[in-house]
Amino acid sequence: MIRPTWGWLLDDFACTFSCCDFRPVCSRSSTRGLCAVPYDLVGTQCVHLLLKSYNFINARTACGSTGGDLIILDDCDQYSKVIKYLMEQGYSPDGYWIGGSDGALEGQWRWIDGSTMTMGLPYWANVGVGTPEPDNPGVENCLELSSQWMYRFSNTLCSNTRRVICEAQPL
Ligand SMILES: [Ca+2]
Ligand SMILES: [Ca+2]
Repeated sequence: MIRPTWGWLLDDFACTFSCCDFRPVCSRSSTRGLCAVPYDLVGTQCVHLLLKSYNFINARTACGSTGGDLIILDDCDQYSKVIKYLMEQGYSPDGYWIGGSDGALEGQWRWIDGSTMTMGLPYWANVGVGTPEPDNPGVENCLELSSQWMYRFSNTLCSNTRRVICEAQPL
């Protein structure tokens, strides 16, 4: 135990002793395998979901405050693993921001690390109902995984609010 009367020095004591206002000092591992708390390893990526909704810019800031940034999903196998992970969280009609935009140059979709983005299937929601994504050129410049379309890519107004998928580098 640590006692204030002795300048918070260590003191040995009977484990069964209980009389006073003792409080536990807890320690928690700061890692979960390869990922720093609060991130979970999903496939090869450290992933953390923010279930509060933010606009795109604030989503990046919120990820940053947990040690990451918006997730980059440029690998098909990883993409399917992250979708499975989202489905395990239960359904909500709102989508999730991920780290892509064509804000710098209209129609040129890039990840936040500057790499170019693969268009069309299997990523983008461009079969079935509605206009193929990305639609509304010049208006919708930020990238979400759309709950309505089985978490496929959809461009959206950056000022809209969505939940957030953050990614941090493995330790
Ligand atoms: Ca656009
Ligand atoms: Ca769209």
